[in-house]
This record gives sequence, structure tokens and C-alpha cells, in this order.
Amino acid sequence: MKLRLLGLSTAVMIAIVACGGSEGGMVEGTDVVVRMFDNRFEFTEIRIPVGGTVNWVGAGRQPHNAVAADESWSTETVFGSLDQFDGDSASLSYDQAGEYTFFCTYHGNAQGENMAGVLIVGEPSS
Ligand SMILES: [Cu+2]
Repeated sequence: MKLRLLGLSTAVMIAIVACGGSEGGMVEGTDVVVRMFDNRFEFTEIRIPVGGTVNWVGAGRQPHNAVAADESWSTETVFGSLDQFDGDSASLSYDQAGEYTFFCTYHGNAQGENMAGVLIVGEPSS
């Protein structure tokens, strides 16, 4: 009986860890900070209002960046390079409502695979 209980709690813990590890989670706000780890974004779903800001901050040993799949914006335009290392930040304001797939050109792709996510610019969800 004791062994069965132990097995169950271990399975639950593994499920929680697996969930937190594969998905970056959602963040919502007017002025959001998103760290770029090796090799994933801190958040894979970002919601800001029109005119909101995302501060993309390097937080890894590898260089990272954030680029819109439709090429409408890129951290390169404000940072001056696609290579953001630990502590390098690029703050972008978004004045066009829309849903943007974004990715790191080194570790993701425009199909939204691997190091990638979705930025939703619009009215805050209630
Ligand atoms: Cu990267």
C-alpha cells in the first residue's frame, strides 16, 4: 500500500514537471518582460494591449533574438543585432493589433516550432 501511494505521487510530480517544462506559459500586461533562455522563450503566449511594450531580454549563454514570422518586427531593429546575450535588452512597442508568431532565428522557425511563441496585440482579455 505504501509503495502504491509513492508511485502515484511520483507520477503526479512527473506530469507537473513535464507540463511546466514544455510550455513557456502565458503572460499578460501593458509592459511585459520576456527572457530568452537557452533555448526557449520564458513565455510562449504574450498578450499586450495596442501600444503595449515587450522588453526582450537575453538570459542565456547562446545568442537569441525575437523576430515576427511575417517580418513586421524584430528585436534587431532596436538592439542593432540578432545576437542578444545575457542581459542585453530590446524594448519594442506594438501599435498594430494582431496575432504574431515569433521565433528565434537560431533556435526556432517561422512555422512556430522550437524556440518560438505567439504575441497577441489587442484589447486585454477579460
Ligand atoms: Cu535562440
